[in-house]
Amino acid sequence: MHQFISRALAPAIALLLSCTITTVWANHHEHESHGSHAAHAAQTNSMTKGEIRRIDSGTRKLTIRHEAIPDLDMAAMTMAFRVADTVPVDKLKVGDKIRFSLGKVEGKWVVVAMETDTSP
Ligand SMILES: [Cu+2]
Repeated sequence: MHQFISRALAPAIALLLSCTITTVWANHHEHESHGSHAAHAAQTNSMTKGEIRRIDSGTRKLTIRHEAIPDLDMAAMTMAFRVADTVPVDKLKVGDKIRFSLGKVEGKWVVVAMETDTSP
């Protein structure tokens, strides 16, 4: 009798197990794609056009009037950004037209790349 039950249950258990494995895999997969999505969100993909409105070289903060940033769901506005240590700010002047990209550093968006905008 015991034998019979286990034999009858075996396919059900096998199904249950494969089901669990599929679920674990699906969760893992979802988690992974979520992770890459978060990584994607940690850096803007395109350069944003902006104009320097204020330079605070002491705190390495720039106030930039920037165009909309679709990656960040951000409308065009004037706002202050911290600038990564790798980006030089000493040659900048108020009124300079720039293109920049942002990266998330310690939970805050900072300017991680910048170039002067030569397009008209
Ligand atoms: Cu903004």
